[in-house]
Amino acid sequence: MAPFFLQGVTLCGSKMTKKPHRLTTIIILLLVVATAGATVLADAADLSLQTDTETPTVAPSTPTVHSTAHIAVLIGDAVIPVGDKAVSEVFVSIRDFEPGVLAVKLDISFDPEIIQVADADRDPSNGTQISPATFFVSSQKVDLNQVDNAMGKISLALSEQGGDPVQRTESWRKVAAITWLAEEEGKSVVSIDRTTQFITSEEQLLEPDETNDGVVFSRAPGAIAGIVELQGKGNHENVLVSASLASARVDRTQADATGRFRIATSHGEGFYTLVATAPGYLSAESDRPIKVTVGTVTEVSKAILLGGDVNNDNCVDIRDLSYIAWRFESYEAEADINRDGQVDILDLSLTAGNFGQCGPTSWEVFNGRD
Ligand SMILES: [Ca+2]
Ligand SMILES: [Ca+2]
Ligand SMILES: [Ca+2]
Repeated sequence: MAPFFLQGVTLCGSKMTKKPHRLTTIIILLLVVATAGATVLADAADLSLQTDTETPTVAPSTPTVHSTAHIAVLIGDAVIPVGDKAVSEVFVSIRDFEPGVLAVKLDISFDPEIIQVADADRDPSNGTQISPATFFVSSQKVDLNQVDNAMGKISLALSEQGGDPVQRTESWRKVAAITWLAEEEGKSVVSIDRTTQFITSEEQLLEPDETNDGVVFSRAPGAIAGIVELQGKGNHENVLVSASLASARVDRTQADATGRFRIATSHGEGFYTLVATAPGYLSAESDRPIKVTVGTVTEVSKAILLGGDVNNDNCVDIRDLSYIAWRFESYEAEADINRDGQVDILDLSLTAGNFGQCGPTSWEVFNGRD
C-alpha cells in the first residue's frame, strides 16, 4: 500500500508551494494518508504546519466535478469447472469527469475457499499478481499489484506518469484481468471494496459512484451419458466411447456390460463429438455437436454398433464375410462376432446384413429414443 499512498503525499507536497489555497483539501488528504504509517504521519504534520504558517487565511477549494460526472467499476462473471481456470476482467467507466483521473487503486475481495488467483507473472518469488491492462494509455505505472490468496484480497494501483488525466472512457475500459483457479464447488462473489479509490489531477480522493461486483461459479465438470449396444450381443462391455472438443485432448471411457457409459468432459463448456468403437464392430460418431454445460449431465440417445468387421478396417465387406465362412462351425474368437462361443449362422447373417457398410455410422444423439 505504501507506494500508492506515498505517491499521493508527493503530489500534495509538490503542488502545495504553487497552490497554497487548497490547504483544507490537503490537510484532509494527509489525515487519510496518516493511517499508512508513522513516518508518513510525521511528514504530513511537518508539511501542514509549514503551509499553515505561510497561508493562514486561505479558503477551502471546492471540487470542480461536473454534475453529470460518473465513475463506475465493473467485474465480469465467470463459470469454471473445478480444477480448471477462467478469467474475469475488471473495467472502469469514466464519464464527463473534469479535472480527470490520474490514479486508481482497486481493492477486491473473493472467497478463497472456492477460488484462488493464478499468478499472472508465474514468478512465485514476488507473491501472486493479476494482469494489469493499459488503463492510462500515455504513460502508466503499476504502483501496486498484490494478491493475498489466504485472505481473498487483491490490491492493484495504477497511475498516470505523463500528466495526461483520463476525463472520460469510451464505455468500459479494461483495468485488469484476473485468472481464477476453481478449488471447490460453490459460488464466490468478487466484490469491489469500499477502499477502492480514484485520485484526480486536483488531488481529490474519490470513491466510485457505481460498483458492479462479479460472481464466479465453480462447478463440477459437465458429462455426457448414454448407452451403446453391440448388435447381436447380450454383453456390451469393451465399447470404447470418446468425447472430443474441437482439437482438444480426447476424454475416454468404457461402457459397462449393459452398454451404459458416462464421460466426464474435462474441457469445460462447449460442443463435443462422441465416437464409440469396439473390436469386430463399425464405429459410430455423433450426428451433431453435443452441448455440454459444466455441472450438468447431457443424456444422449442409444447407439447400436453394427457387427461383422472381423479385420477391424471399419468396413464390412467380402474379406470379413469370407473369413467367417472359412471358420464356420469353429470356435475362433475373431470370427465369433456375437461372442457366444461358436461361429455359426448368427455371425454370418449379422455380417451379411451389414455388408457394404463402413464406419463411422451416424449416431443420432438426440432422436428421442433410448
Ligand atoms: Ca508472482
Ligand atoms: Ca472389415
Ligand atoms: Ca457366434
